[in-house]
Amino acid sequence: MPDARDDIFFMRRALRLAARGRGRVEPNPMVGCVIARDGRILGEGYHRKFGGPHAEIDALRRCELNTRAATFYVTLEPCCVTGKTPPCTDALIAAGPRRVVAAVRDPNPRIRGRGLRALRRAGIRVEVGVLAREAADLIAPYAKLTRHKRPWVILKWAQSIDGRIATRCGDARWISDKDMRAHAQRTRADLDAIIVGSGTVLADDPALTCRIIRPRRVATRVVLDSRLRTPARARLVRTARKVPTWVFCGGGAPRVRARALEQAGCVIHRVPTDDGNLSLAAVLDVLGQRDMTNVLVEGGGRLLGRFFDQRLADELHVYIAPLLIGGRDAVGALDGLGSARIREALSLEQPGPMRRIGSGWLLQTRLHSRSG
Ligand code: AOF
Ligand code: ZN
Repeated sequence: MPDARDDIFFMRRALRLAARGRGRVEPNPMVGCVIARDGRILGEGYHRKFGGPHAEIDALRRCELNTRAATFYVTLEPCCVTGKTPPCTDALIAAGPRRVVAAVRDPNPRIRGRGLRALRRAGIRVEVGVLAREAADLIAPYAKLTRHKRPWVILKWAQSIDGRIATRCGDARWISDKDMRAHAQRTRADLDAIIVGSGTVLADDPALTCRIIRPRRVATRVVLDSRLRTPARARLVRTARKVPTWVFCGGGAPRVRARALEQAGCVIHRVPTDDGNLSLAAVLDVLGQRDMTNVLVEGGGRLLGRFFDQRLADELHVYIAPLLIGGRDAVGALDGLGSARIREALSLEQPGPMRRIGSGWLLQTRLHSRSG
């Protein structure tokens, strides 16, 4: 008789393996697999890189013993289609397991339950739903891209305890300390795009790259610049041939400016504007069409505020420094229209934990519950 505690134990192990694919497999899902029999692990694996063998195949290859009558724990329903690799369901059926336990169904419309049905038709016992919440959390960006063709949007900023991201004079160097800034730079290594407003380019001239570790993926730098104010001498533009740099502008932005940026190696995207502001939905649609799965909005406050006001964000990374800046005119983190009433404020059902980093704290949290 399978023990429910064993199921949870092995699935938890499979989830931990799956997470090792972060930054390496997107736009595919991170997936892990554990093969067990009589309470013992026979083999384990995960989806290691985009286009490479899926988790089940990786686990089977690392399995020295025969897998007959074993149980396969997979964090995602096995695929039943030929993509870059043959269907995992065929390999599973050939391995002759007694049971396959999946955490969640694959939201990919080509699969969505068909993989599980194929296994059942072959006489294998199939169960779904073990640690489903954890697995859904892990693949939430993949699921969003698959369902809505838009990337998972993370808002990031560094603030004082009183919620300011710059002083009344616009000074922000540095609110967060070296450790917090290093942590923020490392997160860039797993992302597909880093988005900033043109005001931030003009004020800070940022590089937006990850210089601490070799990034697993090189994030495209995205500037939202409706009128193309970004100067050719900006660091982003000068390095555009080395690191992909996209500038989004409105239909009416000057063509000479667009040409100058293109000549420097930037890619220009024209999107609709609303009251002079770029349509953020249109920007996300373009990024989603390019299969970008995780994007980070780094500021400034105006841009963060627009993402917040339009409820287009999925997650927050807030670095909180032990500082009090004060001042009515100091810039707030979400410098848009904001909520008129407290009951209209965005209230987090399950806020994530606060962690100590350097001299301050990091709050990483999702903004909505898992249903989406
Ligand atoms: C699995 N196990 O480890 C993963 C699955 O051919 P690909 O690699 O592009 O993948 C095709 C689809 O397989 C992908 O869109 C997703 O639905 C599923 N991913 N399936 O059985 C895995 N990564
Ligand atoms: Zn597969």
